[in-house]
Amino acid sequence: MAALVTLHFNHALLPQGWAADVRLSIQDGRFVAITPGVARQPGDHHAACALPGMPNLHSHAFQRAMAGLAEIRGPKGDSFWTWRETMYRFVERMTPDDIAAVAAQAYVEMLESGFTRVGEFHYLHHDRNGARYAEPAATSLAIIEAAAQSGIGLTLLPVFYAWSGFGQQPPSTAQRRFLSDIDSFAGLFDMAATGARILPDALVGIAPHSLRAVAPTELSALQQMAGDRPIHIHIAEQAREVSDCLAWSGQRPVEWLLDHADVDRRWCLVHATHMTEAETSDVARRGAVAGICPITEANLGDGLFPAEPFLRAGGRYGIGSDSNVRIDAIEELRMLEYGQRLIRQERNILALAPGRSTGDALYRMAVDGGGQALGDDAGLQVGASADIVTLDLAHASLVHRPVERLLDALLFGAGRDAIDSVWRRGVQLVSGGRHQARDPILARYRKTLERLTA
Ligand code: NGQ
Ligand code: ZN
Repeated sequence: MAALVTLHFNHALLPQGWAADVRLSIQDGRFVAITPGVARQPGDHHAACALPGMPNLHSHAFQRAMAGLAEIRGPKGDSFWTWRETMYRFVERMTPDDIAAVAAQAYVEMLESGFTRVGEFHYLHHDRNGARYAEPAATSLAIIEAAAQSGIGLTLLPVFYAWSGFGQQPPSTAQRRFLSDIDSFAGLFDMAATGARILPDALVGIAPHSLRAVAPTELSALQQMAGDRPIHIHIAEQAREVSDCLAWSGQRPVEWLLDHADVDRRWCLVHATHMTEAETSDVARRGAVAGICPITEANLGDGLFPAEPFLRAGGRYGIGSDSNVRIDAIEELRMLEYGQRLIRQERNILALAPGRSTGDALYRMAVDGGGQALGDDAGLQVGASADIVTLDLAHASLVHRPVERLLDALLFGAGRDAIDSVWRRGVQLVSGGRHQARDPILARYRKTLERLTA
């Protein structure tokens, strides 16, 4: 059995709120004891203040490499769909080795920003001409390699993709690298799950890409295959997706999904942007997590998630960095609240209750929902992975802030620049804001980009 690691913090954000003089004991990567109100003991690592690591419930790591390359106005007016064409062109050239290099860079940035486990919604399965690789799960293994190098927790979500639009429209040439049938997908899933065993605490789930890309019978088969594992799906991200779904089925995407699948706590509905009031409260009631990706949703012009009605109905959400155009857990939360403020012309919306801190509410809800969606309950609690973020209290935005204002100061006044150290499974990976393998991973990423953008 591995040695006990002990840490002591003046303040730590526990599931029930801030506590003082907290001692955390860690064995085999998980918390075995958490005791508030005790003095520091010899041998304890010590820091001023600890937050739980943040789950990142939705990432397409490879898209990190195209950040900033889709921001020039095109001939017809740009949208999600024109961005997607740019993304498809970019992805044409990527090899498994490129994917590993780009994902490692993205995962280092995630850790430096406070994300400690990532849900990788991985669909780039095949070779450039659409052929299977000799090692059919080659690109999943590239993701696993990147997780191993960076030390981030991985919930690998192999994606099933078969069609280009509702009603089983044939896939386009640009989509040929993504495609499976149910049998070939089952093989791919097994190989990815086996490959992920090299990681200490990887989990696997299943991701039907969207109702556009998966037929109803396939969705049922995937749900069967998933058993108790996480199931993630893109849903109702774009207004056109809603109108296409209505034309196909007479129902809206969320409405259709709730009627035709056993949506429950295993499910993560990624984006869930365009929902009626009834859909919003129905998703909340089912216990599914809404996977909100505020930076990407703003970047792609998706629309705003109905956050307040969803939360008031008891809904759970987590955050994702999705396109990875910018990787910053704190900024995701700020953007979530600011979107609501701008549309509603009000303030402190997601705090929900009078007297509650908005930063505290945003952070804690995202830890809980993100942990649920990734299949491993997060937070500073016994049994959870020992994933910890500490803050630089000398940061100009954090100085002289009482502890109960710290998350507000962090979310609204700072960002990933205020993060000092990040621990994963009781091992410190980030200190002074820098990941221990930042330089070699960045050097490999630079070489990859040189080729990809040549
Ligand atoms: C994706 N991204 O799978 O990378 C998608 C674009 C699609 C977002 N939806 C492709 N943000 O949805 O068809
Ligand atoms: Zn996505």
